[in-house]
Amino acid sequence: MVQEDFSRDIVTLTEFVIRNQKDFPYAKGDLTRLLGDIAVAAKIVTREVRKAGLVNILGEFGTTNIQGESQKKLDVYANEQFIAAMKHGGVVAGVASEENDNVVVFEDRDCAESNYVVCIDPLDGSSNIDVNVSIGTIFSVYRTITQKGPCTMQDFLQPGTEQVAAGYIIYGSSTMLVYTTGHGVNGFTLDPSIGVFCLSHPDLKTPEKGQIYSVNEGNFNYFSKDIQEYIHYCQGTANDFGKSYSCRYIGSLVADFHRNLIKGGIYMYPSTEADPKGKLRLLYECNPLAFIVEQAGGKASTGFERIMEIKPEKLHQRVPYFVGSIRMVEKAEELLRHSLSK
Ligand code: P6P
Repeated sequence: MVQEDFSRDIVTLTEFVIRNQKDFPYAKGDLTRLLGDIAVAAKIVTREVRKAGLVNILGEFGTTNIQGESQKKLDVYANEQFIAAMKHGGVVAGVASEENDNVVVFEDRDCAESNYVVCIDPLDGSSNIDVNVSIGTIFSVYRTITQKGPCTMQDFLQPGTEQVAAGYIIYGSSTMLVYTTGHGVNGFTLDPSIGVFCLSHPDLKTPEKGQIYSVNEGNFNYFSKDIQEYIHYCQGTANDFGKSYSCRYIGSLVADFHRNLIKGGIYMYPSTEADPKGKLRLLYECNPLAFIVEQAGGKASTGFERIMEIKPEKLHQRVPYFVGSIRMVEKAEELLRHSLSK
């Protein structure tokens, strides 16, 4: 009797998380549930993003978020979907979102007794929605430190080193979910024909160096001399590549980060005169991507200190951001620190 081979080469996100549950030494099944909830919301957002040009989901919602940024309809929709998914999942006590001025505390009993909080940028790069450019979702998971009752602000203002999981979803030529629990980085691509995230990028590692630099060169005249010097280093022939790097800047952090993670490169959003703390937010943009890039062998800093060691003081706190291939971030740090020693 020939034994039929029922094995298949597809590993789904759920199967992978269950197989690696040991990497998440907290309540059994919590991470599976949490990531599953995020994956469902990601599929719903994918459905709307994929038809954004065809239905009345484009354009302004007529409100602005705490950042003073106009909220586009898909921003608000994505925020609602991710918050609802985590509220109904029952393993999250509350959410800090770029789109909400204050934390969203889930009052029902299951959530109030749950062990995790999530920081999220539900739809980063939303200015690109109307022009069909890749956008993304970024999330960070912490264990609550509040002992009893509903979560509080202190549960969200933990340094990035306390993250128990982090990830992003990129709504690009395909929808991908990339996450880490501190035991490496794995990428899953949504197969729309079966509606399942399938392991496509196991044990992702980022090259130690690359030839791509990502920065908004329109701000060049507002950067410090050291940043201008680093950009000239990228453009010149004295760098480790012997010729100019390529400048690739989509204006969508997740898209730039994901390309650089795979190909090697550095993404920079330094401080400028207008934004002395930079533009990107520590809790739900910089920390989660810092966790991922460090797990993939890269580096994330303000130019002077490790992003994940910063003790947050405010929910929507901004920090200068250098993230990507370790040798490239170190070179930028070297020039920034050198100027300090002058
Ligand atoms: P600028 C989008 O608003 C975002 O937060 C990132 O996704 C992106 O990299 C950056 O801001 C773009 O900012 O000032 O270059 O347009």
